[in-house]
Amino acid sequence: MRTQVVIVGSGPSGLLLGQLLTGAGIDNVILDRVGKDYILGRVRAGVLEQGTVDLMGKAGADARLASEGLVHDGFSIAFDGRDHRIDLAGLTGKHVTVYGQTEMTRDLMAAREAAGTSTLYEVEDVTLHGFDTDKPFVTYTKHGVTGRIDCDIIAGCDGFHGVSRRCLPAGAMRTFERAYPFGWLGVLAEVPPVSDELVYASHERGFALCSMRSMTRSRYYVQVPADEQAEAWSDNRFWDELRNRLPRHHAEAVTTGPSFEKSIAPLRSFVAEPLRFGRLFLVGDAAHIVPPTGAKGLNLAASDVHYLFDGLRDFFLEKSSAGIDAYSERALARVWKAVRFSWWMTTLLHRFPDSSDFERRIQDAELDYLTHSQAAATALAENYVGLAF
Ligand code: FAS
Ligand code: PHB
Repeated sequence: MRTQVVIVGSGPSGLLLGQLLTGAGIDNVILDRVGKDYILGRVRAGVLEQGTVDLMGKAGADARLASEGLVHDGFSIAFDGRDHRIDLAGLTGKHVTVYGQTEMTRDLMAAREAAGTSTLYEVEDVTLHGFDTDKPFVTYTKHGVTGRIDCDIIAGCDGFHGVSRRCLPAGAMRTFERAYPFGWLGVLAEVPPVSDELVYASHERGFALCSMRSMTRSRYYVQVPADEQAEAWSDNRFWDELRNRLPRHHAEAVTTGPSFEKSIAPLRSFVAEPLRFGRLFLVGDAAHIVPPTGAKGLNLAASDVHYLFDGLRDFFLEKSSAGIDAYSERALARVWKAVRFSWWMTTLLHRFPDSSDFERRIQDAELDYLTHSQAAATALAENYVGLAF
């Protein structure tokens, strides 16, 4: 088989890039090691920046997002028993849209199928070859039969645990990492959310987040130790702990119910540099990971796709390599600002088991400054709605 771009990974990065390439008449094939249902069974992000929403429109996959996405003009930070609203619209003139990554992925898969573009699911042993030449190719096995796809470009959209970074020669890449001593235990339940906007709670027992997927489906998180097991948490234990970390007026308003998804996500900050190796380009979680506190992970995948698609369109249609030559530097400039913001918001709102009294006072001072200074709130708001692409 031959195509112009092989995309490894059928998550948001790969699907969004595939749709944009198809729309520009650039042939592409997506490979994934798991099936559609497994991908759609993963519960992840919930907040989209406007740049991500705009790209879904450009990809021709935004009809449901436009009708079901919830526009949010602000969110609250709760501490010391009180709420402090961050007025995103008032401070930046922008908003975010609450729409689950699962639904975004579903929409992109449907758009890809409607376009009749090829996706090979449940393939094994994906291996990248010759990306340091102008004739790269990818091999894989399916049902014991080896396949080969010759191409011009390989996009590594295969997430943190993918194969793309592993195919690189030793010393080709630098990595920067911070692991946090806690994770997020998240649940999904068919219950109305506690508030019509998100509530980020900082409490001496730990961080909690009240989010949603719709006005009838809630997504809640509590900070747990890094080695915690989801099986150790009954629904009742989760609801009690969530309410213990919220101000009374929210705790009393929580509607409990049976969870239908319960999982723990580890928190880490990770960046690989550079993002380009000859004809191989790293995109999204294959290149970087952020703690979900700032709702940046999925949105960074979208901005990577924006930069790479611009470069590939010029490479194939204008015969110019300027865009792909600039991809790594352009993408990393935005990545690092989002990595900083996600680290800052995580450090601000979570309880670190080994934090000193001094560090706790700094957290208190930061929250006091944030909730009494328009300049401080504006800085948070402009990062949360998303910096310009
Ligand atoms: P993905 O990991 O989504 O997709 C990669 C794809 O590559 C997968 O389908 C995988 O099967 C495939 N793949 C991997 N190895 C392969 C191989 N060898 N061969 C073929 N295919 C291969 N972000 C937020 O903004 N907010 C959140 O609340 C949030 N919560 C998260 C919770 C968890 C548990 C995780 C892991 C991430 C979370 N994120 C969150 C970040 C998440 O949303 C990512 O940013 C987003 O999934 C990135 O999309 P992709 O880059 O497409 O990577
Ligand atoms: C979510 O709804 O899953 C969500 C929302 C905001 C975040 C992280 C996760 O910062």
